[in-house]
Amino acid sequence: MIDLKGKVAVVFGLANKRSIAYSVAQKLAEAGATLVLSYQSDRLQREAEDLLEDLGQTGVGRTFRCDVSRDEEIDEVFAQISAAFPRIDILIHSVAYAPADALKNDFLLTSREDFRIAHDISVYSLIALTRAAAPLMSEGGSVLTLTYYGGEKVFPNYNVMGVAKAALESAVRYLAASLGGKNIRVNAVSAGPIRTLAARGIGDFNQILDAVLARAPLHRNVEQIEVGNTALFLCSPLASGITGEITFVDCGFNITGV
Ligand code: NAD
Ligand code: 0WE
Repeated sequence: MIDLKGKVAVVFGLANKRSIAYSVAQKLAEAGATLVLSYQSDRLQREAEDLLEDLGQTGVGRTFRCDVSRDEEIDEVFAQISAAFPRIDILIHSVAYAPADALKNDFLLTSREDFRIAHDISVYSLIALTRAAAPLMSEGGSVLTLTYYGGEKVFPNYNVMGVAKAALESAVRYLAASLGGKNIRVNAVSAGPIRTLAARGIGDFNQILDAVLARAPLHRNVEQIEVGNTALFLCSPLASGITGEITFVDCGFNITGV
């Protein structure tokens, strides 16, 4: 049994119950961790409070606002966290965004601004949040981000997000090297396709799910909770020797050739 009693986990990217971050938070809470949930904007505050309650954390955990594209909000949220908790142990980064047209148009037409936004929100935020979290990880810690196979192979329409995921996975390795001396581990889970808010409106999402059914060794799609279980493992002492690693939770899809 994984025991995270007394550990504090800070989670970015929990928008609703379908979010991958929800399952990660659920598993961390079940293992005894105290949760800090960060929401993107004031509009989402009420929802974040409700999610904290659903996770059984009312009166234990906290919620704070942070738009990860704003340095001052990152400074502010970690000041609030350090005032509320003596230490943190786990950072979950489950955030990605590219402007909708960049996921629709021909990749060749990717604009400078859409490239910048995708990399700012989906990659730089991991570096900025990890830098802000590290001083609070006084007993070592674990940082985990979420990536997708589209960072390695071409998927229709994933476009600039694929380029951003390649950069994110490289950032995981460079951050792991930077923070290893402080006993802070940095890893990623590469999840198979899952119907979340971030998958809504993506044209051929069904086709992508069907390709997994047909080709993946397990002949099914992955569930949020399976990502949560692997995230829990990677954030726990059971994974004390693992850092800089990308772990696939994709029913084996990535190993297949045809
Ligand atoms: P989601 O929409 O539930 O989560 C995305 C989160 O990013 C939301 O909570 C949103 O509020 C947050 N976000 C976006 N811009 C932000 C900003 N400026 N400041 C703060 N937060 C911001 O969708 P999800 O599928 O759970 O995505 C979470 C992560 O998982 C992403 O990194 C995504 O790339 C990755 N992922 C998703 C899938 C999938 O198929 N759903 C597969 C592999 C990896
Ligand atoms: O990382 C993602 C999606 C991230 C995402 C989603 C959106 C939709 C709404 C980033 N930015 C936006 N911007 C929006 O305006 N995934 C891994 C899910 C996903 O997205 C795809 C996929 C898969 C899988 C897009 C095309 C093909 C496959």
